Amino acid sequence: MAEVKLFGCWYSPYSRRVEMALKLKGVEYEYIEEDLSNKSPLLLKYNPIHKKVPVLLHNGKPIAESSIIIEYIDETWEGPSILPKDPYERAMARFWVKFIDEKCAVGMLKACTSSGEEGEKAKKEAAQLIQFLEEELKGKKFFGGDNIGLVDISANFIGYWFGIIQELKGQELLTKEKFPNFCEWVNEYVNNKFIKENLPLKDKMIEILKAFL
Ligand SMILES: N[C@@H](CCC(=O)N[C@@H](CS)C(=O)NCC(=O)O)C(=O)O
Repeated sequence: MAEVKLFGCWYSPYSRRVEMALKLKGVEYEYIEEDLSNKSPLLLKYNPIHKKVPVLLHNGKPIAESSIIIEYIDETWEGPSILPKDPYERAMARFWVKFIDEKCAVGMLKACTSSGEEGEKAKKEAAQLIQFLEEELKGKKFFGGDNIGLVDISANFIGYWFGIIQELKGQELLTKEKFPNFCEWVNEYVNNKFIKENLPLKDKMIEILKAFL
């Protein structure tokens, strides 16, 4: 039987993405929790370049970087497809993941952690980015259509972590009036049984985020 191990961290959205992908496919795996303030020699051995979680170990072979790991999982195991089959749809899914990671998550975090003039500018910029997601979600339940797909899994930070950060900061960047489709997606997302089971508990997240913020 294949040996699958995941080095992760419970509050990491990147780790949670990989856990969601493994569970969607029904892959059995051993989970190893990392203390990111005191990384294990194994994590440093398997991800010497980035020294980050998640790392997937499949029959002794390590793979790092959540997006790459998810594609590997999708290609290696049977079960529901995480990436679309159609090449154009696949390319688009990858495009949105890159946009969410490199632009949205960064911009949204900046909007709620900066203040004054810089904060106002960051909020405007973040709103422009979210507007693109708002358009993309028009007429759709999930980014993947009726079912959770690559983009939904990868958007866990903006779908869950970000809402808690906003609550803690007393901010309301995402309102139903401004972004009805996006807010409806967040609502479907956090209430989806599968997603819910794979998100960290809110109370625990609040504790750790308070320390970070
Ligand atoms: N691009 C990476 C990002 C992974 C990442 O940033 N992991 C964080 C936890 S959320 C980490 O391990 N941080 C430890 C560090 O930066 O030293 C991925 O997609 O897997």
